[in-house]
Amino acid sequence: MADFSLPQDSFFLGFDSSTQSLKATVLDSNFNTVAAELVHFDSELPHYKTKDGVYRDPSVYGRIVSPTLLWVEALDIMLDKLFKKIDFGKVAAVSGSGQQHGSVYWKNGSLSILSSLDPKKQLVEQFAEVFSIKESPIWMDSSTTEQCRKIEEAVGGAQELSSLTGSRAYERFTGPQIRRIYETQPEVYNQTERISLVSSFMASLLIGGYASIDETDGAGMNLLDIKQRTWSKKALDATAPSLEEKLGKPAPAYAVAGFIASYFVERYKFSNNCLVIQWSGDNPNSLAGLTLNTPGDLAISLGTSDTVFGITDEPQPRLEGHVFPNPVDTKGFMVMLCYKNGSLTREDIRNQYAEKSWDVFNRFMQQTPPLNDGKLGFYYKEHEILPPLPVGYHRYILKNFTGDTVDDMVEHEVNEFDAPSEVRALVEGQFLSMRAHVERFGMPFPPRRLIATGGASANDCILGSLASIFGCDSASLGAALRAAHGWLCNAKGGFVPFESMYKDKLEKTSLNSKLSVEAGDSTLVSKYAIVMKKRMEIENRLVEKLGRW
Ligand code: ADP
Ligand code: XUL
Repeated sequence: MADFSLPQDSFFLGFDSSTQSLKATVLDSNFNTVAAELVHFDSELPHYKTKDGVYRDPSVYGRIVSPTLLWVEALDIMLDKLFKKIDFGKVAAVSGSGQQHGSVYWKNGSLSILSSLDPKKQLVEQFAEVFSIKESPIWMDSSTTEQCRKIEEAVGGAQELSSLTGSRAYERFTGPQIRRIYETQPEVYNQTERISLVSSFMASLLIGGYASIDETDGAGMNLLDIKQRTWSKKALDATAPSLEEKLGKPAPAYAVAGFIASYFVERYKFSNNCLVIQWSGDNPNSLAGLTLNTPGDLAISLGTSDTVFGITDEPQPRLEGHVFPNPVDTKGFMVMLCYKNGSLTREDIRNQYAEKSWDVFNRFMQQTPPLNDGKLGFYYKEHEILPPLPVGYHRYILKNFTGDTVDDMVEHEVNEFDAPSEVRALVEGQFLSMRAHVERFGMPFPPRRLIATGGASANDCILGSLASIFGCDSASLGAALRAAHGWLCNAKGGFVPFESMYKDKLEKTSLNSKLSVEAGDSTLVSKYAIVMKKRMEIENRLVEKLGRW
């Protein structure tokens, strides 16, 4: 039998460079966690003056960016923290997750700085002048509607672009962001020698050279042919000139990006042989971390964004949702829906109605009945992706609610609910919307199993409202597992199945910390289905009236 064991007494390091923080998880070769650390951007790097890790530009509708240098300095702080806890010399491989879609623009000549770092200095001191754009557009941005429409038009329509790249054009996707930069600042575009995603950017820092964009995260750009797993000439041409040379070649997620740069060997005592495995997007790495390997499984990530994802062998790209290549399978695909109004909107309602406390928020959840006596809310603190609706809160009370049929129910718009009902309307609204769009997108429903991850999955009341849930691994754990997978593929000289690595370890280790929660009672589930239909009727009307598609 093939030996899929990992080297004893070695560590695998996974990072998660996300919107609000940089996290790290260190696993041993039995996949036990030996260290976990977090650098919170707003509080630990206050000189960047970010709120939730981002800048919201008041002068341009929907423009949301993050200072690129913040991510570099966060890596300095993280490595200093971990250096005190673990022997970096034992790390066999490193990988990471980046928030998807965010992009970094390297000025002409930057490669020479990147490849000759001085170990006596912090990274942040050496990268101050290398970016042609100092503020990276990120996934929360929605300023590129015009570019989206032009790109769709140029490739023959929204469905055509989706069939080719896995998604119609979305404002936060990197292709429309690049086109906007090319249109509004052509001189800056021309001074840019390389464009990285957050994931390939962080990998580039670690190898001291330009790391490839991985095929999965690359599918979040509206540029990659998802079936061929190569850049699509048609999509490149629809976006900006000379783009292919600025992107480099995409690489599979399990490939080696390179050896860790001598900077880290000298400054932090990493081994010369430490491999950097391609970084990927945070959602793809959550898929890996949750060991999602059956088409009937669904995972819900409740982080800054809320996402729902699963896997399939036969993707059907549509006008809603996304298809990406599966990061731990050479042929399969992952399917995903993404909501912008996740944790930050829950925090907003908590702050307005629940004394800024999750305890009060949870008490309100417990005080209010399921179905909320027919009170329905649509809460968009940020311009939403799904459905595409602008900032605004909309509340309705359903009269004649029996739970048996949609027909008798009549909704009345109101300005506000009592505080406990606001909290329940928000949580139920988010999950009802997810369920409706999961069904509409053709994802498995009901799922065989549902696994929750991300910051808010620590909240039992929120999980309770999901009715049937498993918890709770994270994207940085997924990255550490992918580091181990990449190490193994390298040792075996080619791709080996991801499962072969953890099969016999699952029973014994921290990977087995998933928690099963019983499904909700079936009468309630069908009553929710009725409310969901009504909710979708209202949502469709709101989109007709206020949407920009
Ligand atoms: P990301 O990786 O996208 O930065 P995380 O998965 O780390 O996000 O989640 C961060 C979010 O988790 C915070 O914005 C916070 O609102 C939410 N969160 C943390 N603890 C709780 C809790 N007990 N109840 C609800 N939400 C929580
Ligand atoms: C996915 C998306 C978000 C970010 C959050 O399409 O935009 O989930 O990846 O980090």
